[in-house]
Parts: sequence; C-alpha cells; structure tokens
Amino acid sequence: ERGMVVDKERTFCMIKPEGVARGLVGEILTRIEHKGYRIVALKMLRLTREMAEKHYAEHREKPFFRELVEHITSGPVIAMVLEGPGVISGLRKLMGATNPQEAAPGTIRGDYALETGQNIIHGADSLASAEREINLYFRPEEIMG
Ligand code: 3AN
Repeated sequence: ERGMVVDKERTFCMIKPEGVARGLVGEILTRIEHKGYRIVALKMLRLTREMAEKHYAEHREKPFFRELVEHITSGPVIAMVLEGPGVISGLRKLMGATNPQEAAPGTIRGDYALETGQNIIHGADSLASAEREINLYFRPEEIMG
C-alpha cells in the first residue's frame, strides 16, 4: 500500500566532528526522537579521506571542497539512518539553513552554530542523495527493519 511506503521513507544524517566535540550528540538525538523519527541505524566512525571525497563528490569543483574534506575527517562523527513520513525534508527543517546565521531559532543550526563550515549536522537533500549516502555508510544488515 502506498501509505506504508511513504511512512518508511529513510534519510541519512550525520553529526559532524564539531557536533561530537561540543557534546551535542544527546541534544541532537533527542530532537530527532522527540519529533518522532526512528533511528534505524547508528554508528560512530572517523572518515578516511577517500570516504569524505565520495561523500562530498557533488562539491568536488567547489572552492571549499578541500576545506570540507579536511574538516569532515578531523574527528569522529555520528552517522545515522532515520525513518519516518517525510523524513528527508523534515530533517532538513529540524537542521535549519546551511548558513547558521540564517537558520531560524529553534532549529539545530539556528540554536547551536554560527558558521557554515561548522554547521554541526548533515542531512541528505533528496531521495537520490539519501539512498546514495545510506549505501556509502551502512551495509543492509546494519539497518534495523
Ligand atoms: P547542506 O549541508 O545544508 O546540505 P550543502 O550541501 O550546500 O549544504 O553544503 C554541504 C556542506 O558544505 C555544508 N554543510 C557546509 O559545511 C559546506 N559549505 C557549503 N557552502 C559553503 C561555503 N560557502 N563555505 C564553506 N563551506 C560550505
């Protein structure tokens, strides 16, 4: 049934190194869980350069690509798969705007960040990105049904 499929929408989310270093993991997981999304996979890892370049492949030509890769590999991150109706766009709303100075109060970036390069959290921006990123970080058996 169609509704079932929509309820099972999944996205990829990452708490970036500065979020982990600043002790914001619990706060961020709380917001995600209180909203009603289900955490169906979660791990802490340190990205290799190779993984970071794959993750940010779409930004390869951007002037900040090098900085992005340096940053994301600078410390451990929390990688997650989240599930729930409309979770791809819903997570983006919880996160707030990419530039934290433009992110609304009440959003994660709006409440806890000031700089784009230190914006604490990543969320896939489309169904295609979500599928690609989930497969980059998790094997199917690591995701709880
Ligand atoms: P979002 O993370 O909101 O999807 P994207 O996909 O445009 O934003 O950018 C990916 C990451 O690249 C951002 N989270 C941010 O850390 C970094 N980034 C984006 N724009 C800039 C910029 N102008 N300068 C430095 N870093 C940037």
